[in-house]
Amino acid sequence: MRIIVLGGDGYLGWPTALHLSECGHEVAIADNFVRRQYDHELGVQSLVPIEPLTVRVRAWHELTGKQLATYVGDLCDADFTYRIIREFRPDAVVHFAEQRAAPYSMIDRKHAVYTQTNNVVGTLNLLYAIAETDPSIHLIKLGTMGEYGTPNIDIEEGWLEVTHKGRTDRVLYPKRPSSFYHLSKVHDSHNIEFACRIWGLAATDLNQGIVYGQQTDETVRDDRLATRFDYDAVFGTVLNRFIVLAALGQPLTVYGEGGQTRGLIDIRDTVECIRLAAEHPAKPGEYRVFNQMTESMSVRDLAKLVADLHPNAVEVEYLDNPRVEAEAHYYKVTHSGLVELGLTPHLLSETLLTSLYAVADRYKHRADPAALRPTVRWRSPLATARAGSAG
Ligand code: NAD
Ligand code: USQ
Repeated sequence: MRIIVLGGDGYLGWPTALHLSECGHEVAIADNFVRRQYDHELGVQSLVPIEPLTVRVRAWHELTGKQLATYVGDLCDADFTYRIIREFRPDAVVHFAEQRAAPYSMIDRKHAVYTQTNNVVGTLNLLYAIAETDPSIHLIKLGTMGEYGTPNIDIEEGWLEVTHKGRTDRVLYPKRPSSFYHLSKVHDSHNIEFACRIWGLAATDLNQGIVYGQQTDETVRDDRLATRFDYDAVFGTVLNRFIVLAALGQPLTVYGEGGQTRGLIDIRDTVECIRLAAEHPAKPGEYRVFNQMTESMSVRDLAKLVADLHPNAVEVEYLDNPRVEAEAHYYKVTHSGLVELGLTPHLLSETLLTSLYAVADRYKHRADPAALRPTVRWRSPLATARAGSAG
């Protein structure tokens, strides 16, 4: 198949592009490198050094003889988005290209507006580009488990059958997310479902849980193929952060009581889920949703696991929660769709954590301890505005 990976220079997009190429697909990458700019803005860097996209692509060609086409541009620029779809003529488009950090979206008004504009407008341009070029192109869009929030009922895969006053309907699952970033994904989901309904587009919305890990079968072949590994308090996700904190001998930062339970997924399963979704497309007019996670755990239990299995003594610290979120709640998720397509999950295990400890140990000299402390607070837009950063 011909597949474009939007956001193919990012943490997940890069290993996905390699995996699809390795599996025999013709792959193109599009990216505007804004993720590398956020690093400059925040004064941080990926723990694992990453090469420029041109070097990465050349290394993959040297090692495998396979080509990856590249397009540099912004999805919010409609001319660019139409051009890549018209020139490359993909069978499927994998869309990772969004601002993805909840804390970044909560810094202040400017960052919230940027996040929602970037994500919602980029996706809307893409929907039009597909609809006007070839509506049979399968859109595979990265959503997030955080769209659902933490409801007091089971979380289904995107849709819910509701009986109300004796009548029954199948409705989009009600959403109650907990950041302006997560909300941008809810807005995307509604736009995508509408485009499938009115134009007959075929889309798969992958509500992915928190990803952990840094290596895939393809990226480990050469250091030049490494993907990024974020550990800072804005872009670092919880398990990746805990692993780096443990390597540095710092306490693991559990926010609040730590009863927040989240869906998780190994990066090797992410790339495999995308392949499965691409090779088993949604039907014309179908808005298909999979919950792309393989297990769930509370933040407190994650910290305990990382500390218990680490070779050194590791402490756990309970911080005042900088976010507004339920810290003790019901959490039960249906996630059978991708398993039915053939996914065999890698579950969190001692071997996996040991290999991640080795990655963190190798590069811990690159970590800035100051970047690990959370500074973005959900409750304080007034305080932030007073500090003069409301732009
Ligand atoms: P990332 O920030 O590392 O990668 C996103 C890439 O998209 C970056 O390279 C960035 O430069 C590019 N991009 C952003 N806006 C763009 C635009 N307007 N035009 C062109 N390129 C643009 O993020 P990631 O961790 O690889 O996540 C990828 C996707 O998966 C995101 O949509 C995210 O919401 C979703 N997701 C991630 C996780 C996770 O734990 N990392 C979990 C669930 C869902
Ligand atoms: N948390 C801690 N300590 C930390 C960091 C986080 O206790 O040091 C807690 C947070 O309060 C939260 C949970 O861990 O309750 C998860 O936080 P996170 O930063 O790992 O994840 P989140 O903000 O939800 O965002 C990440 C990705 C995002 C993706 C989402 C999947 O950045 O792109 O959409 O995971 S999900 O959580 O399923 O929505």
